[in-house]
Amino acid sequence: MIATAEKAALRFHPVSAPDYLPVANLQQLQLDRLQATLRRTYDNVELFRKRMQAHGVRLEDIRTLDDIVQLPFTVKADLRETYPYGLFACPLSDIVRLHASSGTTGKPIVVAYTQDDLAVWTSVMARALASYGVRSGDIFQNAHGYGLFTGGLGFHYGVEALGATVIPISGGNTDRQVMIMRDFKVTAICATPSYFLHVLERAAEMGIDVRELPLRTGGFGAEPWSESMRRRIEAAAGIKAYDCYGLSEITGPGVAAECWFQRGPHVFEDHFYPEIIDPETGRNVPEGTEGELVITTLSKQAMPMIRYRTRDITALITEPCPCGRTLRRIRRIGRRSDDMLIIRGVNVFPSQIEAALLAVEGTLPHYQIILTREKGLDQMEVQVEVTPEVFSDRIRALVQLNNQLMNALEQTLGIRVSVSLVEPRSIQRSEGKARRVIDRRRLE
Ligand code: DLL
Repeated sequence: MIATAEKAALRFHPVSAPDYLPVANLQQLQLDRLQATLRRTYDNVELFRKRMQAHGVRLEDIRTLDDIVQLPFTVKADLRETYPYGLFACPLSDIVRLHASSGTTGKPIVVAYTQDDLAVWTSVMARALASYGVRSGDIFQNAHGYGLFTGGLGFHYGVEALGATVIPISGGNTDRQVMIMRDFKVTAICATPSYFLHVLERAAEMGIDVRELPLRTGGFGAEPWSESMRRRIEAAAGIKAYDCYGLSEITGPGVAAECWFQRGPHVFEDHFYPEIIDPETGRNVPEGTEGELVITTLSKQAMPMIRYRTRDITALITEPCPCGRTLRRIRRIGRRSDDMLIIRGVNVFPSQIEAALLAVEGTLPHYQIILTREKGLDQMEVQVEVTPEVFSDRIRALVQLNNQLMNALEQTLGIRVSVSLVEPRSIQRSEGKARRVIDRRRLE
């Protein structure tokens, strides 16, 4: 399967032409589009105009791409405070689609698209799919939720634009996912990595070996997933599993996508201009340094975003990719600046826990982090499922694995946390983004 996957992924597809623009042309295009976006946003969005004025920056000051650092940031709270329509840069009559993201707290954020915005979104999704090796003739199972979430419709239109066949099954109904994957001879798929793992697990329970099906490629994202998670998915499904990055505020999926070489997603820079800043100081960091990803949309009409702080932590990779794309890459996103947990004074990210757990044999890629507070002290319990073989082992073997995991976590996190080995299938499966952290701490 991988040999066919390789051939498909490396064969040039015409939709990918903009991925290979000479850098000088790309930068000229970015500057032209940036200036047009700024003009449009300044003229139509009060919040942006006032903020520019307060910052003492004029549109004429932005003469080169590097001048972008003079512009003020946009943050998620701006979308909440102007809910629902306050950041639109065009009349409502030009808007043809709305999506919303619930977030974890407070009001949802609303995002809007004109006809042109949808065309751009579709084109970047087609480019993402082309780089995953999807082609006309592929049967594509779209297991992302359809609805206000951007995953379902984002992939849907990309697959159609590429001329492949989309099955709009959406998330959930896992037995049917497995049946359709087998009966419709599905060759390509998208889902959140955690949901796809669940599909694989159901397939095994139904006596179906996905490695023997025609499935050969998949685009996964909408939540962090580690390299070890990728390796487990690829081995269990016999496919290539590519990263797909995006966020509703910028467009949805299709902001960046990996190519055959899987060395971090290429940013579709002709539409989304990336920067990395130090989240504390707000200053741009030298290239290659880790920090918070900031994105400016270069062609959005309905709701342009100027220097939007994504909260996603990554680094920009400028080193050329063997695929020949001139688009810069980002390191795969393992964490957000706001998903940091502070346990007994130590900073902990769920992604570190995933990496430590999955490096140990006998664990399954299903885990959950439970936070409680006892006598004012934070406690963290990591529950992880273990394989049926391990689970039916003798107590001694279980104790040994438990200790091994506690030590692995202590080495990674720098604090000792408790580990519970739980039966396969005992942690709740999600149909979309996995909920890794259950916070039972009461505010004291
Ligand atoms: O999750 C868009 C999407 C759909 C991307 C399907 C990929 C596939 P939101 O619901 O607005 O949009 O959530 C965006 O999810 O800021 C990241 O924190 C996280 N995220 C998205 N893709 C990845 C990824 C969609 N590949 C937020 N790796 C983002 C890690 C990701 N985190």
